[in-house]
Amino acid sequence: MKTAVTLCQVGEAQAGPFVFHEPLPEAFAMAAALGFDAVELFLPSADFISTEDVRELAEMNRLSIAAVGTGAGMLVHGLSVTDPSAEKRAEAIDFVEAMIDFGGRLGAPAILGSMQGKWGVGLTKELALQHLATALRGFGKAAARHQVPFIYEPLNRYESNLIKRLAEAVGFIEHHQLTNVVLLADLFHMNLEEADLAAAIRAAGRHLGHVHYADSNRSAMGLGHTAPSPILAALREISYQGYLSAEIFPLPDPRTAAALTLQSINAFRS
Ligand code: LER
Ligand code: MN
Repeated sequence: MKTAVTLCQVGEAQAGPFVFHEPLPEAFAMAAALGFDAVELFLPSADFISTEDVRELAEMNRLSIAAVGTGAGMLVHGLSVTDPSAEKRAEAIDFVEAMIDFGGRLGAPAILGSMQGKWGVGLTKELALQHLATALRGFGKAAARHQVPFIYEPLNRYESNLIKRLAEAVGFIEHHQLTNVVLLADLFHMNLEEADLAAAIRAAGRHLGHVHYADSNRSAMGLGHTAPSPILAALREISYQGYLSAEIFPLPDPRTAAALTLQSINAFRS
């Protein structure tokens, strides 16, 4: 298991669950100084910075790129892959595919979280899930061209109404025979939706590709009421090789939040 911390460059997400909001050169240096293996990037769009510049920052700081988020597509541009409008769906797909290519050139997978949208006004659940399956099929194929997977993230009930639990997501992937699509276990969302986090992780098994490592209140692990040991034991049991990425509020301050994350993971390792 490898460690990552979120770096956010989206002004609209200042209050979001991201650790470092400094300009990327400073943010990369802070992540490296703390001892993370990688950073997870939350950018306004795929043309915010060149892949060459990111590669240079990564090499200089000996950091990998764990993943790239696409949430700005929803937050900044109002795009979702289940929009009732075919034109808007196509725009959303273009946005995510550009992010897949951006991340892919850096060896990093892209994530579909907020941009999955929700069913409701002007859209049945059945049709929304069909749009989601179509989008994920294409994203899996696009990511495969870069030899990386595509990551799908189930969200809690207050953020989406499509797929809330890991087991539902596994069923969806299998039913639609989606290839090269892995699942993100965001422990914050899971705390709201799963009966037993460790059991859900064990059952998801090989489908799991990424973890957002957050406590129950979306602060750093240790600041809420989640027990990390059974979760880390479950991840070890399924031979999880991916990242534990701190997608958390920068509380009480970014450095402490990041350090607490590492402390929690390293305590289990030793
Ligand atoms: C994105 O990873 C996520 O977890 C969503 O809740 C957006 O904040
Ligand atoms: Mn998340």
